[in-house]
Amino acid sequence: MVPIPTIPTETIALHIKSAEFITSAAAPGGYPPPGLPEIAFAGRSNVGKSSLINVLVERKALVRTSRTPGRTQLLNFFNINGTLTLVDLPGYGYAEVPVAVKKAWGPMIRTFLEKRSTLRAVVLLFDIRRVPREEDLQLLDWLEELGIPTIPVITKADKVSRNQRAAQLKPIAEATGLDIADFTLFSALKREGRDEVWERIEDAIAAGQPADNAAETDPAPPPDAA
Ligand SMILES: Nc1nc2c(ncn2[C@@H]2O[C@H](COP(=O)(O)OP(=O)(O)O)[C@@H](O)[C@H]2O)c(=O)[nH]1
Ligand SMILES: [Mg+2]
Repeated sequence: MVPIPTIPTETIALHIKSAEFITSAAAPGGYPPPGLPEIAFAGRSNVGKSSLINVLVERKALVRTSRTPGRTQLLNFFNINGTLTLVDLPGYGYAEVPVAVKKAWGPMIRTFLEKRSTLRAVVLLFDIRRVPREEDLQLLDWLEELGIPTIPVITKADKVSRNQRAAQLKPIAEATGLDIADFTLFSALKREGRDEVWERIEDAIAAGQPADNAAETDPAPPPDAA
């Protein structure tokens, strides 16, 4: 008998069978019940977040790309293959957003990062032509403080020539304190970097998974005799 071929675990996410919108929420009461491992996407308005997610899940418009940035002020949850949740976080930094909306952004994101137990990593996007600003650095600080694995991605790589790339990356690396090598270069237009982003997402999920036998081999220490 011919054996049924099996898909190696590490490439399952590359085979997108289904991608479905679950819900939008502003606060924990509206999040879907925790269950599946979750990866969130964050970045300045217009950085290319929706485009990145659409390329990852091979859908033209699962997530709406926008000509009026700054309007999405909710967290949007998507179920991928029934095995993974992607969360599109509200963008920031768009000048024409009302002050009240701007003020709500910080607590909304911070609360999600603090409370969401199933969150495995945040993909943080930077436009190759822009120097990171206050909100980008604030977000990086929170991720470090909370110990949330961060996957830095440079978007719109097609907007500069290959030999301009290093020069464009230098100020971004300097402002964030990250190494140039930490960034994955991505282009939604060319689909460049798609597989690398998926690999990093899968690594983060694998790293966050407790070992199957963790409870047996690593029992909780007895309480201190005090
Ligand atoms: N050339 C180029 N344009 C892009 C790329 N990614 C996004 N864009 C464009 O940038 C604009 C904002 O993209 P969108 O995904 O809506 O950004 P978001 O606000 O971060 O979700 C749109 O006009 C996109 O077509 C890319 O990789 N290359
Ligand atoms: Mg968007």
